[in-house]
Amino acid sequence: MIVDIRKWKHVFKLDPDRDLTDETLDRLCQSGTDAIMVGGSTGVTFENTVDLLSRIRQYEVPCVLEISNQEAVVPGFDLFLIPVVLNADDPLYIVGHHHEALKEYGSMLNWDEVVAEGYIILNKEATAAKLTSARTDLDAKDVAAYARMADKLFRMPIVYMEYSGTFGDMELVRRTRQVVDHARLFYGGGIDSLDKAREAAEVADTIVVGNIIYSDLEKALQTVNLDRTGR
Ligand code: 1GP
Repeated sequence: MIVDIRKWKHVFKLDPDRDLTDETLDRLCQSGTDAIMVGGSTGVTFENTVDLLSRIRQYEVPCVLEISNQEAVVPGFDLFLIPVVLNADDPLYIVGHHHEALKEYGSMLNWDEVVAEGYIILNKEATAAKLTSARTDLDAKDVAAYARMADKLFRMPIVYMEYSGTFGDMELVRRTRQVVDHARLFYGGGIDSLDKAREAAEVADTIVVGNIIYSDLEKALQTVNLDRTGR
């Protein structure tokens, strides 16, 4: 399947380490979302990733893997998204794990299926922020510099503003979007209603909805109802 991330407005992110009933998965996959992203910060294994992929594969929705650790790389996804945490203080999350993985698998990869994501983690309480020792105390100029770094210097296809667990600063997202020319600006964090989904979709290219799936499925499903005109 050829998947074009530039067409995505809405994505559900599912965590292989968390339980979902078949009925819930059915509703998510048939919701009209543009893609299902599989990924999580902790507890992601080969087994739970294979299991979730095989269940999602019963549907037509594109399904992509956001790789969080080398052991959980499962073939068969439409795309493989590789997070590069630009504001990590721990270099393992900028190039370290990537280097290890490429030593092992570099010659076998189909590079057409690999997409780099320039992450900017902005919620200091998020698990991913702690894991990567992210420097989250950033002003608009700092964030713009990271966004340009991803978009222009490294030519990454995705700039990902990650507020996982909390709804972020939409004005900052809007300003950051203005300095991104080629990449798709992904926004994720705290989208738990249609109103917030619309607000985020106004300023970002693609919105990612995660946690609310597990606490209020009906609200999560409503976030798909975005205005689809524009970017
Ligand atoms: C997490 O960006 C996603 O990686 C979505 O965030 O879980 O807060 O919706 P939430």
